Amino acid sequence: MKFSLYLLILILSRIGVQAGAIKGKVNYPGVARHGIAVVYAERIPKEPVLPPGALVILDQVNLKFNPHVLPIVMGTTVRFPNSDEVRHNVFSFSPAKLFNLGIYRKGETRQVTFDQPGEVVLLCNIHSEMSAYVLVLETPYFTVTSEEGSYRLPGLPPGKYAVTVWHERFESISTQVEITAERDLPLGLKLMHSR
Ligand SMILES: [Cu+2]
Repeated sequence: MKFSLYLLILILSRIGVQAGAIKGKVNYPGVARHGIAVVYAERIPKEPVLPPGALVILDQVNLKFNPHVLPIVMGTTVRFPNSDEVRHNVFSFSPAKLFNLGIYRKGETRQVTFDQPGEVVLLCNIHSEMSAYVLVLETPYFTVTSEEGSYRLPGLPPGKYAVTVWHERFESISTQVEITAERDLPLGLKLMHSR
């Protein structure tokens, strides 16, 4: 009885926490349209990430990985179905996750659990033009931008955060913000250097 009361108070106090958001635009040097970026916020001090429940799908369709950029929480299992008539392969040489799923045909699915943080570049050894990025994050607070760079990252409990922008063609940049209220904090972010 005492325990369930404690649980109830805990749940109510969680509901009572107001969450804020950051919102704005990621800008690129010299170009208006540059494809999507990932914006993610890590709490300061850093908090341990909870094991994610959701299974995420990165499809192979029309000779492309879909989505091309996939941010996930560390520990997430990603399924790689093949939805094309042709055979595909998925492999990565990235230090955050080395793997090779071999060659497989339409209707087959293979999967990988990403257990280290970092950028994982995916390639197919049959189609050299195929590529994708899995960004393995130690935070549940992330979003992807529109093609023009607009973003809104909601659900941030009050506190300090390091906000980072990742893009496949630019060096990541970071800045600090403090969320104090249940509102949208405007935050423009500018990528500077190609990589
Ligand atoms: Cu392929």
